[in-house]
Amino acid sequence: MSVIVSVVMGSTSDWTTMKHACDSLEEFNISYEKKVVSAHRTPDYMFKFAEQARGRGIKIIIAGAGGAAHLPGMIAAKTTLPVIGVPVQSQALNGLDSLLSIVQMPGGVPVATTAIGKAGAVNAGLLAVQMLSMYDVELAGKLDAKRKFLEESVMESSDELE
Ligand code: RP5
Repeated sequence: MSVIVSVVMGSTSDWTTMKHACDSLEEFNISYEKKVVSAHRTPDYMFKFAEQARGRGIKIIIAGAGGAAHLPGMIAAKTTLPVIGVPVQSQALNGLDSLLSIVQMPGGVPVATTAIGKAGAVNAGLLAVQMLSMYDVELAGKLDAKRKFLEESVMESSDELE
């Protein structure tokens, strides 16, 4: 199966967060790759990665970074593929720095930004699956089943209160 989603992160230290995006993709059998691509430590590689992604068959890029988190925006500047940005929870400012760095893209170059940390990474993977489901009825059915499961879990947990 060819790789269609690329999950990139600024550092190996982002992996504990970004693995949750990969888990979401694996849940739906989406073929993905994962890489460390640093905007400030490997800028030339970052540009090459972004420029070549579409040609390699990638459909969606998920990019996670923390602190001065320019990776998602810089990748978005060099590709017209959809880029989903995940703000990694930083130690100094708890991820607010990451969030604002990623979410406040000037008009013209979008980055779809998720929540800070684990929930954001989970949702980045799910959002990628939902984008792919636009032209894939089978995948859409799997997403419906997942929502049904979530619904039933909540109903059951509510019953446990009584
Ligand atoms: C960013 O700096 C990375 O995305 C990471 O969240 C943060 C800290 O990186 P390390 O110092 O842990 O490599 O580039």
